[in-house]
Amino acid sequence: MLASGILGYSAETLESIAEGGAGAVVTKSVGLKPRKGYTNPTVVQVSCGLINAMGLPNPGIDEFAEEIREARTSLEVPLIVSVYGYSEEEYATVARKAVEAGADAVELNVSCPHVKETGSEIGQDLEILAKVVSKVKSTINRPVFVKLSPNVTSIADIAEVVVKAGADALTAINTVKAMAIDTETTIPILSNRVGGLSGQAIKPIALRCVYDIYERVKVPIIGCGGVTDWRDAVEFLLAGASAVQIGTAIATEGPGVFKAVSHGIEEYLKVKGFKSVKEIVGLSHRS
Ligand code: RRO
Repeated sequence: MLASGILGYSAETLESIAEGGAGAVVTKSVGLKPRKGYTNPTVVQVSCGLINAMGLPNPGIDEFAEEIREARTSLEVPLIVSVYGYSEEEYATVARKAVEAGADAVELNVSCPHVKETGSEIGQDLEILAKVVSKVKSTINRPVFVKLSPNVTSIADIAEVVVKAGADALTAINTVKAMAIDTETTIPILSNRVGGLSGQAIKPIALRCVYDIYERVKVPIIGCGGVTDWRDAVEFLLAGASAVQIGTAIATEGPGVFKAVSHGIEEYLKVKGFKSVKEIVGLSHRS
């Protein structure tokens, strides 16, 4: 799947990613009202990854609904709309509007590491988090995925709360809180100072999170964080993910990364004598 946050702003880019071999696409997070996001610089490249603090730029669900409608008519793969809000009612309203426009599922962003009063501020308050998930669940009749933050003491504890509240699947993980400082100017590079690290640097963290969640809950897990080649994807499957999302690797490997990863998984299954991906989901947990 295409991970949220990269190339997920328009029907056109979502279609090109699907044509390039993604099995499903997730949009950039969208809220009730338009939001400008932070001023530049909003992305910085560091060794093994990117740090971003985009600040949730989005046109608001009413305008974005047009893109969802257009994408839904031409896409041949599931369209998942990433949703954020500042309250349970807002999450539910945005999710409802996304489904009315044609979303096949929603992914609740309760894990953005650097925007106040939403994202991980919601995801770390277990009471509010449970209310958000159950409100959205009772509002729409489509699967509800919840994207979790690694910036917590126990991601498995959070996963348990979210699943009890009705989540159909979990996406693990959002970016890892990080920063970079310019030694010439002596100040932080991102305008927001702090951002979220993605890419290869976070793969071992994401893998551990998926492994921990798989031990605790029974819903499908979507692995996300640093998947760059087929071997990364297979590691996530062995840790317990049923699917993976790819984001930053599109920037480093190009859009062909989706086909390359799926082809690599198929070859691995063949060489190892497995008949289906299902046979290796969580296989690393056997004692
Ligand atoms: O827009 C962002 O700055 C952003 C979001 Br919403 C998110 O969930 N994760 C991230 O790294 N950046």
